[in-house]
Amino acid sequence: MKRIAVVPGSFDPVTLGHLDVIGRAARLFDELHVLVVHNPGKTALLPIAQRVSLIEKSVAEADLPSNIIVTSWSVGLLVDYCTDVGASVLVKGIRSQIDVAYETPMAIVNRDLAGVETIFMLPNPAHTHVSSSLVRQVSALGGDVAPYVPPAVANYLQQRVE
Ligand code: COD
Repeated sequence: MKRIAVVPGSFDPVTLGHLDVIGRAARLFDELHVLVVHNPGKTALLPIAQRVSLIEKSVAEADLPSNIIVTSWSVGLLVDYCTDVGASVLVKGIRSQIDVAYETPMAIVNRDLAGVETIFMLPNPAHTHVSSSLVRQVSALGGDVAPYVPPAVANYLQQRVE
């Protein structure tokens, strides 16, 4: 049986921290779905389709494993997507105790709802200060986001502000 996992996120936009977790997770499973989900608690910058496209470009640029599928989900629970594609694991990147506190209740509820387990993955410490919201802020104020995002994202944001 194929071991399928899902890395969900807003990815608005995808950062080097996200990409690090995606690459590590892809090596642990037969198939890894990177799932762009709208987070109603956040004000979005990029349309969902643009986020998907930037992740696809970034995965290709970084030469990550070919078992990565990038897609989006807008209907219902996250675990409904997992059930639909036969995924039994969610992978979440953990930067700090704040992420643990935010993710733990969701992990328990997702296990209760559908038996989907959550794996907390520690990223490369070089990226633990990076977040999409920081990138959005630096970009909006005209700063250089290249240290925090894959080249495809840096180029896209650069063109967007020009
Ligand atoms: N390094 C490592 N990991 C990182 C980094 C970094 N620099 N930055 C972010 N991450 C991790 C985050 O901790 C998170 O695990 C993931 O990457 C995605 O981060 P974001 O910011 O892109 O996405 P979020 O936090 O807005 O997540 C959106 C979700 C929709 C995935 C989330 O809200 C969720 O799981 N919702 C569940 C919806 C649902 O079904 N609810 C009912 C049952 S709980």
